[in-house]
Amino acid sequence: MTNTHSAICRVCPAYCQIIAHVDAGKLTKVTGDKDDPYFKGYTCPKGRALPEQHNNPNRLLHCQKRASANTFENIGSEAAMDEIADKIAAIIEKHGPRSVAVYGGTGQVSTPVAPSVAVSFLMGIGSPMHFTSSTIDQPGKHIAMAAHGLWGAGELDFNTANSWIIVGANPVISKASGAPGNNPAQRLKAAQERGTKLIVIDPRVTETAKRAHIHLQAKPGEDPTILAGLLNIIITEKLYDQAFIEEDVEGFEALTERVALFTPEYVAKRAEIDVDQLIAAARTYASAVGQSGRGGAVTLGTGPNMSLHGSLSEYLGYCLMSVCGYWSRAGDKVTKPNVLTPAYIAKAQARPPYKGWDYPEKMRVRNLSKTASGMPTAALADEMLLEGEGQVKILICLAGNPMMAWPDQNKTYKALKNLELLVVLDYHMTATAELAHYVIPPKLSLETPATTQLCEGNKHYGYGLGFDEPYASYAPAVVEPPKGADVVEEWAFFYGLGQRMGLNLFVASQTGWDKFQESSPAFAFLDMKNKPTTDELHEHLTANARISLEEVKKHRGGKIYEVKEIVQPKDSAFEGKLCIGNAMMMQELADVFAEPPASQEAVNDFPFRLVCRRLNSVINSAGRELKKSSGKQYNPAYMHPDDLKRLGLSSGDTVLLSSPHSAIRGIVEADATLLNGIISMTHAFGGNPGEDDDKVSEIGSNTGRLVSVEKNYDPITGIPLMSNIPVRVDCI
Ligand SMILES: Nc1nc2c(c(=O)[nH]1)N[C@H]1C(S)=C(S)[C@@H](COP(=O)(O)OP(=O)(O)OC[C@H]3O[C@@H](n4cnc5c(=O)[nH]c(N)nc54)[C@H](O)[C@@H]3O)O[C@H]1N2
Ligand SMILES: Nc1nc2c(c(=O)[nH]1)N[C@H]1C(S)=C(S)[C@@H](COP(=O)(O)OP(=O)(O)OC[C@H]3O[C@@H](n4cnc5c(=O)[nH]c(N)nc54)[C@H](O)[C@@H]3O)O[C@H]1N2
Ligand code: SF4
Ligand SMILES: [Mo]
Repeated sequence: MTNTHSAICRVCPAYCQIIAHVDAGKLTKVTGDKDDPYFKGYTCPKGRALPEQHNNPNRLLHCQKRASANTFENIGSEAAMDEIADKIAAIIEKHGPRSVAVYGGTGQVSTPVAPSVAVSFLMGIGSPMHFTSSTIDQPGKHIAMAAHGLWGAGELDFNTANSWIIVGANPVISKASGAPGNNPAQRLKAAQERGTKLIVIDPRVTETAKRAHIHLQAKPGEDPTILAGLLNIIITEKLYDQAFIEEDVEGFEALTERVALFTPEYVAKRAEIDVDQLIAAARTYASAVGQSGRGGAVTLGTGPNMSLHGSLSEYLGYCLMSVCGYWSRAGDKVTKPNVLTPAYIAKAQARPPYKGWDYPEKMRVRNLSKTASGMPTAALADEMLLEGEGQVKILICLAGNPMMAWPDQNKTYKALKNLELLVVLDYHMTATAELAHYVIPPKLSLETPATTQLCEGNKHYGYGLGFDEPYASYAPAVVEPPKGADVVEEWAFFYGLGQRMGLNLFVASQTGWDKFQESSPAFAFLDMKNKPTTDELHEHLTANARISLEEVKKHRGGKIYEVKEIVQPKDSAFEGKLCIGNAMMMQELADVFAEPPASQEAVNDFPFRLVCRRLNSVINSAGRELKKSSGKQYNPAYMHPDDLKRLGLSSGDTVLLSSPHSAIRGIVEADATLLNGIISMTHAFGGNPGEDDDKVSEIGSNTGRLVSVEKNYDPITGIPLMSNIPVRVDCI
């Protein structure tokens, strides 16, 4: 007999409410929850593939210990933790705590309790070496927020927006940036029908750009130029919100002077777009100035963040919103009130800029430091390779896949092989797991309880993210791990190490999502003798919630709560302002103006630009192992049909793609939605170095191999050029 249970899909940060069909203890099907008031039955292929992920014959059900260069053997989880704890203690004794690093990847969204316990473990041993995928994703978001400041009343509502700019993001596929993640295709269609004027800047006519009122199909890497151009037009034509600027913004003169360089003609020529479209985009965006609650956001995705100047692009996005006064005002409804995070008083006033970079914790290479985005992951491989005091000797990889995802795959390979201990927490043998000393398989998401707190908190990661209704849900575990499995929840692994190493671990009630918080996080120390349950950890994480977890648990499935919060006026005598003239950003903008447009490499040697993209059936490297859901098993190198013709190529041909740094094979495929000269290809495919050349049609190839971490990188966050990569195409 089939039982159905409401559950939360945690394959990606959208956190859709789903129905899990369970037959004799086995997950057999996932469907959308039509009764859910927020998701209304929406799912995507990745969510519907959860049964295949949970029941996959290749899923690891026992911890693996390396037995020889190419083989692993089963080891009991307690024995594995004994051995790992001993090894860590011995290495700390010899090399100090900085030799131990934890890297948390995208899979952490499936296991939201784990990061807090992992951080507490590192603090317990005294290591500052906590890295995440955030710094090889969109670190510019955190830098820009710090340089600009935040708005204490939060953002405007997608549902009432007059206009909305999406720069290098494709929410229809990614469900992660640019527009609300609950059925983004439908949300964008509805917005279009409502009259919201969507402006998209992307070198491809993406599924999102198809909904655009204006699509600026610009050359990649020109986002700072285009955004500065939009600002220049809005300022020159006096379309801005003068009253808001006078009251709440500083730096207008500095910005005005700097963006004046970016005349419409200059921008149009440089970005290869139509000048009239550029001007129309500026006028359209600013057309709601002065109409309370009707403006809209500028949201940026991985495209601009990976094409250098990501922080500057994000910053100019904030400048556009602030110049237009597109922030919630006193008397407006609060767009995204907290539910499973603590209540706060939304006030129509600035949270002035704060320190966002140059934190005390230094890397030993490239003069990089920790920033508001975290430790620079692009430099972690160097930290493993560079001998001397502080060298990283141990990496615990929590739900990440460095061999597929980190920039410069060849360097990552060398670095991981150089480690004294590599522990990978993953549910299958990934390219990174193949190099590990131990692989610790976890329970999978529907085998553990969950809340929607993580998705709610995503609004602090970037504008346009998280739920745009006061929505919350709790779901218990709906299935048990397969019979005979010896799997360890990720948090329980760190707890197990903590027990063995005599640490006092804790969870904090908010894990960095408390930017708008008045209250400080509550630290709950864990009972290190009697193991807590995952539910108890969720209780700690939601300790200060506006709507208690107890209350949320009373409702089966998700619910939109009656939280009617109104933005309060500015405190009298408050003088803090948002900053749109940050000196470092203004200097970088001048540098952009000074650099030749195709700056990175000689155009003749590398005439194409390889840009990032996402595929609907996988999330980075995860899901590739699932046959049913994956469509193609490789990552095509999409190119414009004219380019293929010019090179004498047809769809399906194998080519060599060379960057100034390295080369990979690729299988070309015609895609007329692309600009000429662009290759659009997703990352996190292929195998370890040497493994994919002959198997490119089976497993694809790894675009990260084309990236250098030492040339063309952001000097603050360390993120290298990972999109807009100069490449050459050779027939083979
Ligand atoms: N060239 C290039 N490089 C890129 C990008 C790009 O666009 N171009 N994108 C970058 C971005 S945005 C990111 S976020 C990073 C991603 O970097 P990573 O997060 O390191 O890479 P993923 O492939 O997402 O790895 C996630 C891993 O988590 C595992 N996993 C999934 N669910 C669970 C779970 O419940 N428990 C555990 N323990 N593991 C689980 C998956 O099997 C997978 O191996 O890559 C970056 N690298
Ligand atoms: N289905 C699916 N969903 C995912 C993921 C996945 O792998 N698959 N990954 C998840 C992760 S880790 C992340 S970070 C998010 C990312 O979410 P998004 O940021 O929305 O990622 P993409 O869909 O790759 O969209 C990036 C867009 O930028 C464009 N682009 C590339 N270079 C440039 C440039 O220089 N300038 C401009 N203006 N555009 C450029 C590309 O053509 C592409 O359309 O998605 C998440 N969701
Ligand atoms: S969008 Fe994300 S959360 Fe929703 S069903 Fe797909 S993978 Fe799951
Ligand atoms: Mo990402």
